[in-house]
Amino acid sequence: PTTIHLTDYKQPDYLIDETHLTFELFEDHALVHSRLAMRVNADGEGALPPLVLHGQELMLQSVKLDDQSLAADAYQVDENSLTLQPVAREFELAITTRIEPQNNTALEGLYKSGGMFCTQCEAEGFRKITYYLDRPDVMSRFTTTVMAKRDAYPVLLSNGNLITSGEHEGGRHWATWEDPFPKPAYLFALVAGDLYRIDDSFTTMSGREVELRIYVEPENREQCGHAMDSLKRSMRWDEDVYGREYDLDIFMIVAVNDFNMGAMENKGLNIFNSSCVLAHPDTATDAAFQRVEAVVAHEYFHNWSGNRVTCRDWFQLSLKEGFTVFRDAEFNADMNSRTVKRIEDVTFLRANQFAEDAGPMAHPVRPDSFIEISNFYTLTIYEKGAEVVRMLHTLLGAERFRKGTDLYFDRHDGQAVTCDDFIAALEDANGVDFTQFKRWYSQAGTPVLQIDSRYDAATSTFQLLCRQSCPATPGQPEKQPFVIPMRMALLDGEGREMPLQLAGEDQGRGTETVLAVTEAEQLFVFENVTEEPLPSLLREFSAPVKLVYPYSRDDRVFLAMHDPDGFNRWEAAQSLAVDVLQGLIQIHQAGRPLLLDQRLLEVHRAVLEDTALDAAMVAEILRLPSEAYLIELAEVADVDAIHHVREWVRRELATGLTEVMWTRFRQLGDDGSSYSADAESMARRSLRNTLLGYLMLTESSESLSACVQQFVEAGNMTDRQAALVALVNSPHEQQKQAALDEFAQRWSDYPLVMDQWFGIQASSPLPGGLERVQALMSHAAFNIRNPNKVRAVIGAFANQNLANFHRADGEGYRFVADQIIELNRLNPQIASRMLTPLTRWRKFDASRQALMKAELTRILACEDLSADVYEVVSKSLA
Ligand code: HT7
Ligand code: ZN
Repeated sequence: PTTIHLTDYKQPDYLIDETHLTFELFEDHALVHSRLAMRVNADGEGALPPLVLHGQELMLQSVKLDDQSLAADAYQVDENSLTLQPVAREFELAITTRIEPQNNTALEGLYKSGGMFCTQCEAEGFRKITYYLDRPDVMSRFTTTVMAKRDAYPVLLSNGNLITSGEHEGGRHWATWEDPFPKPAYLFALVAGDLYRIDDSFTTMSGREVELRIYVEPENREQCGHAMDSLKRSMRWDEDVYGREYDLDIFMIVAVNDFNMGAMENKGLNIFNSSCVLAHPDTATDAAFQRVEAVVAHEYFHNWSGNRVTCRDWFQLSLKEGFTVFRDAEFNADMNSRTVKRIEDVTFLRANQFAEDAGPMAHPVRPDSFIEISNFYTLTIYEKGAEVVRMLHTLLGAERFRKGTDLYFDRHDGQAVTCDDFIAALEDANGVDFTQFKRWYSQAGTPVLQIDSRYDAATSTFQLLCRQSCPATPGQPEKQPFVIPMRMALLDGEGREMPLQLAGEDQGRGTETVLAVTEAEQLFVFENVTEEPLPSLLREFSAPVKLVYPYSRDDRVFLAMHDPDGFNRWEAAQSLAVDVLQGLIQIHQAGRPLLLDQRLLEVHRAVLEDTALDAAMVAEILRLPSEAYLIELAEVADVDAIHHVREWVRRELATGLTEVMWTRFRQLGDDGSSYSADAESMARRSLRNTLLGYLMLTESSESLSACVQQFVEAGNMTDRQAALVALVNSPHEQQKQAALDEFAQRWSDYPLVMDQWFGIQASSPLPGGLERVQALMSHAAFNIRNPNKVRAVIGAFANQNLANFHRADGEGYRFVADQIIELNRLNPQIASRMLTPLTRWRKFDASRQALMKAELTRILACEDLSADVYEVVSKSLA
């Protein structure tokens, strides 16, 4: 496999002004006829370069240049390309290829999901449909005709607007779609199937009526209301916050069951994993409702950040993905609780993206090289990329950021651009210089921000000494200082924010400010500080860094109780829990008895008794740091000790707070048969179910009967599933089995509900996890060709069931490696994603390291390794 470098970028030799496609779809093959209006991408009269079109796994049927058939010796075909020599500066190229969508298990290009034809072209799937310049900087106007049997495929869709349709003889029909906006091939889409259509409409800010359509399998027609509502709210929000209006007359979403990721923003025809569209209270949890809202918004926002302004090359992927994740996060924060959303995102980032940044696949937000671009749809590109955009927003403020994005969209509408172009627009709109800031795009790794302080009562000054550093990452031994925006306040003995006056500045900074840390070592001196303050640092997690400040446990308790900033209250409680857990892990490793620091228990008690505090916040504070986060924080992670100690602390909290937990649990009440997906109701369910989980740890008959009752009587899937999780993780074998059987029987016709059933069991940390997962793989509802099932069983086992995956005998690793080898043959993208937990081998003890490396080596030795799997395995062993 070859490595592609950003520095090798060259403009395309040819452009495609118009793309006319005709698809003839059959059960055992498809014919794709393309007619491309092309021209050379250079002025003058020089010799014409050869035309090299991308193409993979295609059966070439014919090639015509300006209507003349080319003889086989007039072009060259290899595994990845078709090369020919144009003789005119402008010409029409017509190509017919034959493909087999029904045998496409990689789910890239044109494939079948159940009885439906659909496409996934990002990043490089279009080249599996026809020979083309499959690169994002080649933008073309597409007209697409789809032909298929009418009874099996009554719905024929593609991008843009429907122009004409008609009938053919023999029960076949056709439809022609035209997309007026030039687009790269990765945004092309086609769907043919027997689908039910849900209609709605939206009036844009300029008064245009847009038809909204969601297409699903007929049995799912009742499950689309939330997606449609989310879509309309997203459309309004993008108008209000970014001034961006939808541009076509129709916006379509199609739900498919077999999909490698969450969804795809194809122009005017978004294709979604059904798990990100369907939501009904009986079958979907609150988490699923939130995911639907987030993904619908994310894909919709791409219409501007991605489609109207797209990426020049795939190294710029975060230009659209980081920006769009930032936009969907802000949308969610505006629709729900801003603080809770931030807590959820920071929790996820620190447990997962920080681990990626510290591992063998670490790469900058704008990578320098890759072998397989599909491997770079990473947490760094998406989540860290969003943090980078958030920092720009923090540094500029909302108004100036909007001025910058207005200029970006206006300046680059219809273009394929770079991260530098995005920054330049923000700079030019505001007269600022982000040269140093741009290091966030080019340097990988998570910076450490070490802060020390000194209070001088005699001069009433408080000093903050900030030191930043960043660990080496593959290919980047040395790092230059970043620009780190650090939001902070100083708190007095009552927890009140104090006025901030920086030495050397005329104006005070109010009671909260953002310090720009730009040097490796930098001193900030606050004046007129009348008493020794406690700093509240990195509020809202204003930069994706590891903050180190010598807080005592008492300081953390104080901040957890008194910080006026909600995010930092949670952060203080979290870091107190981390400190307590880390201390206990050491004690456990030394073989000494465990004793819980009562300050943690008292913080939890106070939070539980504070009925004025948002219930979702209470739930977040009660949730202990995850095992994955504790592993990330450890130098050498002792998985068994981490699991044992964390479970022990959960039990201690449950025992010590049983009474107050029951009181709060009962106060919160259940939802009965009424369900609402509003933020307050979700918060109530979240806290109640967190408490149920704790109360089940007391192993009382009272908690068991409350749990069984909730499982049986729940009026929604959130409560039912929470009860099932608690039962599955309990020692009550009989009730557990009865609940699992009842659940499977009742929901056997609902694949997404069965995914939950699989996931709950695959992630249960009780002993015997591997055997349970092996049994699940033989269940009739399991199918290794369906990515959702793979994620629910193999993914849940390897990522969430750390105690079982990391079994000391290495059988957990062996099992996952076996599945990866099988998936490599069927679906390389999914195989590669399943590798992640094995690539983290450096985190563990010598014996586990050897076992994990042995499995990686076994995978590497397999014949016919895909580029996807090869890249991740070889880099992780390097
Ligand atoms: N932009 C979309 C990316 C995507 C994708 C990438 C590789 C393989 C399959 C894929 N499906 C969707 C999704 C998004 O970020 O909006
Ligand atoms: Zn995206």
